[in-house]
Amino acid sequence: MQQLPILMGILNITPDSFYAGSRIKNNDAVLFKAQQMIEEGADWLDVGGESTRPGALPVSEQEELDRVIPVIEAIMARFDMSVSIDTNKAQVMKHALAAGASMINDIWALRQPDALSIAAQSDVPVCLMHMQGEPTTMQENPTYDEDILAVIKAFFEERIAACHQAGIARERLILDPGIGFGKTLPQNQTILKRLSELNDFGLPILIGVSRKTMIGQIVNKPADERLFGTLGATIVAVQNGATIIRTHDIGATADALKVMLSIGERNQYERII
Ligand code: PT1
Repeated sequence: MQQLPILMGILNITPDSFYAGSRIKNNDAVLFKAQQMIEEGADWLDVGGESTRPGALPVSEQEELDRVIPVIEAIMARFDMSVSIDTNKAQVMKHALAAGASMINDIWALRQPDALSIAAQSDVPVCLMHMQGEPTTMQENPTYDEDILAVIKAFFEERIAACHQAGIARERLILDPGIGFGKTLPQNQTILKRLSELNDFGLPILIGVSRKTMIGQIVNKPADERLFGTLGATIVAVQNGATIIRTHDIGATADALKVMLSIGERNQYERII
């Protein structure tokens, strides 16, 4: 039977996060949220200090360090927990790893200065995410000249090769098609529908769809009312091969996936008579 995917809990240290429920005011509140996600079954906590939702503005390196490093240190001191660092900045990766983070989650797929070499100097897993454009402008009428899955696959080929060149072993890589990063609703739907095509790489697939605009466009609800819709997309993603789920809601996601997995795969030869 299919295994429960790895559950990655979102820990945003950002005053401008798109989902108010994950906007955290101080370090005590961060640790409370971390503990809650751990108790609900999180395998990793994904710590981020720069919002990357559509239209979000970049944060300086120092500001990002000031936000995430104390939080990683505090989590390491209190919990026996794996932390991933959600950043595109090489210096933030470096200091986060020194503070105890054991994975790099980069929406820029190591395309920012020095990110490849800092990642190469470590031995942790790296998530390479596909993004068309950049967060400030990526949702201004995104279009693809070719089949979107073909574009994403070509991007992964290029980034896997760049990692290989830099000395990052293929076994360390995780792929993420980047739901909502330069994609319309139909494009996001196509990615989830055809997600199994990414299994050709033989690498783990991470999906982050939690409470995103694509869910809001379908159920017509604000971010704080998108959990049920998110679970629908999450189930499809896991049935189509996602092995790591990045979410604000660990407990709900774990329960939905446990039920899905207990029933097992759809058998296309099953007959009523
Ligand atoms: C993601 C992801 C991420 N998403 C990975 N890291 C965000 N690996 C941050 C919207 O459409 O999917 N994978 N780190 C959050 N970014 C967004 C993007 C938030 C789009 C909201 C939207 O609403």
